[in-house]
Amino acid sequence: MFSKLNSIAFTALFFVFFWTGYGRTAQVMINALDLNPGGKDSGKEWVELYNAAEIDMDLSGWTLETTHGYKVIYKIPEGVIICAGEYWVYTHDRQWLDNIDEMVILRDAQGKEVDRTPLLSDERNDDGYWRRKIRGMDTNSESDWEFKIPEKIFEGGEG
Ligand SMILES: [Ca+2]
Ligand SMILES: [Ca+2]
Ligand SMILES: [Ca+2]
Repeated sequence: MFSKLNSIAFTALFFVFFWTGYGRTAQVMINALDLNPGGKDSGKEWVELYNAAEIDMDLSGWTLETTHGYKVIYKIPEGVIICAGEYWVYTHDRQWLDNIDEMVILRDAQGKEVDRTPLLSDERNDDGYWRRKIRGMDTNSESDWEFKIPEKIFEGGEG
């Protein structure tokens, strides 16, 4: 009887450690990105990260990796900290996000994958961009994402 209870306790402990460990790596995520900003894309395409953890996270040596066409791996410099509940936006100095079927992967300093976007396309040559529908909501599903159309389109009407 005692050993059975013991093994239940160990199983429970294992799950507590597993879930807190898992949660910790999953709590910085790609939150939004514009594959196709208005006009020429070079130097204007951006990716926004969000830290959903309750602790500040050190992003030194983490990477953002594009996967379509001309691929870029950007290494986040030493000393970049993303505070709990805060955002960090990176705009590359040249073209790096393709407008069609792009996917961006975020890895930690050990190269372990932390997050990836779905395959995304942005054929609107304007401020419209992809973002998570609910901040911090990451179910590893395409349904987490929506395309945000800029407000001015609604005001002025289409065309
Ligand atoms: Ca563009
Ligand atoms: Ca756009
Ligand atoms: Ca682009």
